[in-house]
Amino acid sequence: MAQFEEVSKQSSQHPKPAGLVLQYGTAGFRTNAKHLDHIMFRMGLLATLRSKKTKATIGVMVTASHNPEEDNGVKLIDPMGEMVTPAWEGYATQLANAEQGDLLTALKDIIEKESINMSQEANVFVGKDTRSSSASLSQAVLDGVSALGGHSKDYGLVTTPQLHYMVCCQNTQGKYGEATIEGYYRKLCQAFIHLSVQQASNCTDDQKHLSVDGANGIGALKVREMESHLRRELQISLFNDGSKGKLNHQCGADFVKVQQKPPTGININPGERCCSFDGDADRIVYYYTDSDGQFHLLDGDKIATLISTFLKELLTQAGLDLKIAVVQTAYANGSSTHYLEDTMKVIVRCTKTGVKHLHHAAQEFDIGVYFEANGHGTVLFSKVAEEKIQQLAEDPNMNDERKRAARLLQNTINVINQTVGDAISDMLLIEAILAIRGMTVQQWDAIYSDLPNRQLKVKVSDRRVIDTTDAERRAVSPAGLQEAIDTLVKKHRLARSFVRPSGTEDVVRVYAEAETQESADSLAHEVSLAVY
Ligand code: 16G
Ligand code: ZN
Repeated sequence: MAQFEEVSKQSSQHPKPAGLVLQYGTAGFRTNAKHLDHIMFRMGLLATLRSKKTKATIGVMVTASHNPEEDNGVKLIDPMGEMVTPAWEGYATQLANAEQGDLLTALKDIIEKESINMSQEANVFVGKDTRSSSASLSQAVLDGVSALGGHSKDYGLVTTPQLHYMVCCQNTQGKYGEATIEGYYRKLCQAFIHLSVQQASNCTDDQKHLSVDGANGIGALKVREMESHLRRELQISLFNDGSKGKLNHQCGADFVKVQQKPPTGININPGERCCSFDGDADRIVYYYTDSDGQFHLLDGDKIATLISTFLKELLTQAGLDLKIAVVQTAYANGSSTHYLEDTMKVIVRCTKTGVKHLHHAAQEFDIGVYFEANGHGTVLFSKVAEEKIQQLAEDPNMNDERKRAARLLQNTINVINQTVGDAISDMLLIEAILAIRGMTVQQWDAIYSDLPNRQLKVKVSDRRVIDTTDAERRAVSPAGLQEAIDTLVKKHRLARSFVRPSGTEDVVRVYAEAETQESADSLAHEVSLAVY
């Protein structure tokens, strides 16, 4: 077939280095950018097949998120804006690793297994982050799409969540919003402004001010683009905007969370609210320093608590009986889980690490708030929940308090990007909640106190010998490891610890928390010795 001849011809422009093996992991393919050209071309091919199969638009995002500038990566986005389904992650790995001469066989194998109708049209949306390698790598994706006769739309520089949003808008015929960057800003910012006018009357200009660390990446560019839509309801000082510093270098959400200190390149005055995005703006963490210069981090757990408390109060005020849950991972600080379960009385679920697991679990509730401690998360509303909220907001016979709460819920839905965690959308939601409640960052921080904790990585000869269960909270192999961890944990007060093989690096991760920092540190150290 002519189609396959074109694939053959074009793939010779994007040859695979013989013997190179890469795997589609938790966050897609991710490695040094110089190894990725053939992967990108092949992901263009695969996205085209996925589009034919689903009869819908598929997204391909070129980014390596919080990794160093030299790296790059690629992720596929399914029709509703969610991560590509697991079976196709497997195909991605097969296609990526087929040697140059076997590419067509590997391609035809997928077509056959999935009974793909090759005469079906295909549409692929492509986006990229600000890495210097992203331009040529996203061109390789576009080449792959055109080699199989698919149509593509190149969104150029966008955040990862913006591309997820575009794909969802396109496949819902605009019901979720308009599939343009302008449309995205308009929807989110309008909802934010509607929420902000509800703010406590004592909200000062100081409270409308926020310092943002853009990690020298795409998020910074997009915050600049968005600013005019905010009509000074939020006044942003942008740092690490990419004009001087290097992407993710000593800045960004991952740096701040792991190092537990402010990024370089930001002016931070005591008590002032700051936040950091990661390199593709799908993660956010907040922080401030107090008058003693001590640093306070408000991570994904604090964000989930703030949002779920706000939503639960609105549900009560609106008199709506909707089931709300918070989804966390094993990394969630024990204090947050206790607070949510015991004080807030909300359902808490724990899943394996990786956004797709949390997203999936959150879909089981009327309202599912999911956040990883590292700041990646969003809120999902079921169709039923959205309908009930809308009915109430529009009910002419309803009393004012219930209606006001329903309208706040409606605008909250609109400010949220439900397709995936989104630093910009999360930031607007958090800012709106703080304004409405007239709450300072210190008051937010004081909702509960984090247990001191420590994370370590351990290099082992083969991390796959560690197998876990119970959402990665217990090790089932190697034999004896869990018993050893249990014994060590018993030596510390309020302690908890687990180990898991990383899905993105060749290491085993160790997490420990305990009543004091010394105790958490020594427990993490002891457990890491038990892993050897
Ligand atoms: C990926 C995941 C992130 C997770 C991290 C864990 C997505 C989009 N990203 O970056 O959610 O926290 O992996 O990495 O799912 P690890 O397995 O190396 O600890
Ligand atoms: Zn990211």
